[in-house]
Amino acid sequence: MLEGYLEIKPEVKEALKEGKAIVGLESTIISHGMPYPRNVETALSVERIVRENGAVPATIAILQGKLKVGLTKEEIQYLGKAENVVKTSRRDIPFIVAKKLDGATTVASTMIIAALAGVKVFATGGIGGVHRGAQQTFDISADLQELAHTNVAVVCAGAKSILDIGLTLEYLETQGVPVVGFGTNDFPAFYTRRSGYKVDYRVDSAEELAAALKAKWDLSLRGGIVVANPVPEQYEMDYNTITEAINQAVKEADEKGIKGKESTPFLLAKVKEITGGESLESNIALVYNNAMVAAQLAAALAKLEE
Ligand code: PSU
Ligand code: MN
Repeated sequence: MLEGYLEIKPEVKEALKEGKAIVGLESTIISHGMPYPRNVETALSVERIVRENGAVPATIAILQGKLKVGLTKEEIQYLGKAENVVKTSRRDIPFIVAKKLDGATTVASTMIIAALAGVKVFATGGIGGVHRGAQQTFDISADLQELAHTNVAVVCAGAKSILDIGLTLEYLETQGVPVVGFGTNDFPAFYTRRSGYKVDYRVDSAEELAAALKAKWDLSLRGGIVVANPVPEQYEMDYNTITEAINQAVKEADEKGIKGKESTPFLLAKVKEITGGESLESNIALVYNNAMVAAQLAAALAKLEE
């Protein structure tokens, strides 16, 4: 049934067949999350870090309507430069496929495609969530529903405070999605190691995390898990600087009436503009750190399933 839709890179296919560790990687972060050429450099370095930590990288995107699991270097370069790549979440997938367009996948759609291929671990920067003011706007990322239903572990650096982090955690609790701190009791806020909120559980090793994941899925407790891995200390941003930048970005989005799928890319671009290069450096560092932890988790999970 998936034939004709799904295209798995030979290296990834081989790893799947042999039960080797694989890490899925999203592509909206390449097309809409970082400027060229740093986006391409980062995506390629992330793949290298995954390999160095014992797993096979599989960057996920939709190219000319095909769901791709694993991209070549040339395909990553193309995605990083092309201007007509559509930000693709769950509801966009059928149309990007039918129209044979290029789509960069969000956390939600990367999870969907990873699960179709049998990839269980995925690394990104930050997840989408409940936006500030969602009481009025209803702006809640489809990422959260996907985490509720799709069996993929998502390693991230928490959520940016462009979101209402408290409401995002409440939503995840209602949907039964575990939020786990990797070496921390604090839920990180992307650029900073703390958000003022705690995680449900703390784990201190990839093995401990793999055991919990295996138990979850063995028991048919469907859905994902948020692995919150804080930005390394030396790349953490100053709390006041980033808070002011985000407040200004949220205010501008509000004044301009930005909504729907434009909301998150607008806020990300604004924050970057206001903080200059500083936020980009911290963004890149935390993605590398997530790729490393995801690879270790995928390796530990593969070992448990031998
Ligand atoms: N948050 C970030 N960086 C990102 C995104 C979110 O800090 O790049 C991207 C991810 O692809 C995420 C998507 O899945 O934005 C969420 O968009 P929306 O809020 O429209 O669901
Ligand atoms: Mn939204």
